[in-house]
Amino acid sequence: MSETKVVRAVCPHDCPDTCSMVVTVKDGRAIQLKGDADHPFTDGFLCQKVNHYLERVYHPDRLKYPLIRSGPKGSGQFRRISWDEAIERITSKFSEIACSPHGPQAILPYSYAGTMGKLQGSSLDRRFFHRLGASLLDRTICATAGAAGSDITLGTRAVIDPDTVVHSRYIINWGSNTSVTNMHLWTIMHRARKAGAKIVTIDPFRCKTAAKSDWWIPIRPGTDAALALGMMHILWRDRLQDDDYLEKYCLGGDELRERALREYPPEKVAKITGIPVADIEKLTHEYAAIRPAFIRLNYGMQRHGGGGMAVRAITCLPAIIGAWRKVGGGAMLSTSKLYPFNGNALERPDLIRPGTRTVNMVQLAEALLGELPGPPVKAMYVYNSNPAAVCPDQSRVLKGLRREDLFTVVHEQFQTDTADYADIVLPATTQLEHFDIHGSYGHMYVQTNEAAIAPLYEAKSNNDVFRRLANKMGFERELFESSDERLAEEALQPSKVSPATYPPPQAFLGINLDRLKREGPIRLNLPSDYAPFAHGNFGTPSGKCELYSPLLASQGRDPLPNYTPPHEDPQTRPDLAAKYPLQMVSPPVPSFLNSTFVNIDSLRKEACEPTLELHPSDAKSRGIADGQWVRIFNDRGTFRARAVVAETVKPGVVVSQGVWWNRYTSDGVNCNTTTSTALTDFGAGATFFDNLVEVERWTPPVHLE
Ligand SMILES: Nc1nc2c(c(=O)[nH]1)N[C@H]1C(S)=C(S)[C@@H](COP(=O)(O)OP(=O)(O)OC[C@H]3O[C@@H](n4cnc5c(=O)[nH]c(N)nc54)[C@H](O)[C@@H]3O)O[C@H]1N2
Ligand SMILES: Nc1nc2c(c(=O)[nH]1)N[C@H]1C(S)=C(S)[C@@H](COP(=O)(O)OP(=O)(O)OC[C@H]3O[C@@H](n4cnc5c(=O)[nH]c(N)nc54)[C@H](O)[C@@H]3O)O[C@H]1N2
Ligand SMILES: [Mo]
Repeated sequence: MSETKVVRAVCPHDCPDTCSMVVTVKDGRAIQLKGDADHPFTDGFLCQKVNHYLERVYHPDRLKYPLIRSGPKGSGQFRRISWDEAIERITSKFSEIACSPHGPQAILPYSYAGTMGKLQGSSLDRRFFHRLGASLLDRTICATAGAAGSDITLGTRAVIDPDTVVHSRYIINWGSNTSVTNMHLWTIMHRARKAGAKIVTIDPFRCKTAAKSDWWIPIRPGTDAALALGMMHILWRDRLQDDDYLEKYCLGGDELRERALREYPPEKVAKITGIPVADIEKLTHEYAAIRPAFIRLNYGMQRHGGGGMAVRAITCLPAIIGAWRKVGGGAMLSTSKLYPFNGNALERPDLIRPGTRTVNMVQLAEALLGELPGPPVKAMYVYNSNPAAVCPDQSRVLKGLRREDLFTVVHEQFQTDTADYADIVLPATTQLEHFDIHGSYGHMYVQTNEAAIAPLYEAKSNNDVFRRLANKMGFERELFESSDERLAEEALQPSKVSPATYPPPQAFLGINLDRLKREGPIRLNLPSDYAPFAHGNFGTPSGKCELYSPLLASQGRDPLPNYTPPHEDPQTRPDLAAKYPLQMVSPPVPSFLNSTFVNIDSLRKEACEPTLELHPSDAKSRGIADGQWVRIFNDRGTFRARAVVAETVKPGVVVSQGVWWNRYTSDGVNCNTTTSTALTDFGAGATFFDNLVEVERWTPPVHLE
């Protein structure tokens, strides 16, 4: 008798949309996967990548068994071993290092957001490494600058209910390629447009969203804080501010007004940002006049030296004009802080040994090459991440990964660029093969992901591997024996430590695992038409929108928003720009999700090959024609791409889309050979788009022409 069932799942990928999916399973095999029409926000449609998810699950290249290296590091030569042997080798190596003079901090866990699931993303892994005494990892590769900048001003991430964007009438995509990276919000923006909204996109690159907007405002990379301060100047100069909102709900309006009026006149801001004065004036007047006004900020714009300040400055704007008052007005960086998941129960930070050092994941090159304080990294355990492709300063990351004395474990679904450098490779389950619970950073629904099928081959989930490792290490059973469902229940229990305004503690009221399994996606227990800051209610120490931050003042830092130039800014680093005059931005390509999906043939074909978009004037002065191969380089490294000569960028800016797998490029490296490990001003985040390069023609070997 053949048996067919339908299972509810959740897209696990690092994307604000966190789509609800339904999977049809026949005789234990998933035969269909589609969007779940019952999800109010994700609305039954999936992106082109996740529409191909079954191709990923049943891909012939799935890692099937544990492997041990049988050739030189990086050669990709492995032989099969049993799980027992793999666990034995890993735990005996970890024990040996822990007992050596270096101690357990010489072991480095390395993970990011391969899955956003609370359980397979950040639960038993943290418990295991905390219990082991391993180095801590500061997970800064994506969002920490913006998070820190927003926290200073608002005491949480800028947020409104994204469903209410349908009411917005002035929409600014500020460094957000919304139609690609947050497509369900884009459909809502589109509905707002049909009802009369104007859509503006501020972006150095004429990305898909900019191309589809009513107005594209090209800005010089890394100068958004200056634009925001210039807008404040005009708002106060022309008396467009909301004095009542400033008075009741903000701290430091007078001080900020002073600074904006004195230090950021439009002429100066035009020089910094490359935006004509008339456009800055027009943007500001429209922003102040048309209500509700909404700013979608995303993480692309904070990958610069001044990324924290940029987000801090932009998140002041809605308060100055009182945009938060109206449903559909305000700004949104992320909804993640609306979910009161009990991270402490899952991760058990109480197990961390006092004084344990923290390694910033952006500085993996430095960590592996022994340039950070503390013990050398002798072992690294990689899961949910592909650092050989996604990390900055790739040549040095790869040099570190090639170290003969480094013991590297990679738990993966596929033989990625990172897995090539492993000593032990472990096969991981996909989202259809394990249980999880999800929040979202782009909507307000909690969801559970049921395992639709049994693990394929010998794949194991992250948590199952940590259970086995912990057992073999002899760690306390009660720390690791909880089932994933039990962990999900713990995640939904409010933290004992009294939570502040954000996350709102009542958001999980009435939501439990039984209901989630029965009913599917459940909206957070927050009012419909949620407008969190309509009456102040900020998460800052003062409870106000801190235009002036007493905390920063007490730390001896600038208490007001200011413009921090990029590290590699032609205006402030003419010395560097003399050699490397072009600012390179390397944002995602629609067909991939960071480096995930690059190995799916249909999606890779769609993305074609690495490209470099440059302005006709920059191409001409270098003798480069559209479609020719070019070499992009700076002191850190070189990669190759095909030139796209177009007015999608302004002179002085180049764009290379997509984090390719190194093995699928012409020269075995990607754009991250040129990016730097310098950190942002706040949040110690990555500065991928703060990157000066030079470009020249390259004559490729015959087979590439
Ligand atoms: N298809 C797809 N979707 C994704 C991803 C993916 O890889 N592929 N990645 C996911 C992840 S991990 C994240 S963090 C989000 C990111 O989501 P977004 O932030 O929307 O993504 P990006 O394309 O990195 O950046 C958005 C835009 O910022 C622009 N930008 C760069 N520098 C500046 C600047 O200085 N100022 C301004 N104003 N704009 C600037 C870029 O040109 C880009 O068009 O997307 C998620 N969604
Ligand atoms: N130049 C440049 N570099 C960038 C960016 C950029 O825009 N430009 N974007 C940056 C950003 S925003 C981010 S967030 C980072 C992303 O960096 P990563 O989080 O490393 O992202 P991915 O490249 O998607 O790699 C995730 C890996 O996890 C694996 N995986 C998925 N599910 C599981 C699981 O359940 N278990 C295990 N063990 N593995 C699993 C996938 O197969 C995949 O190889 O990259 C950053 N790097
Ligand atoms: Mo990200």
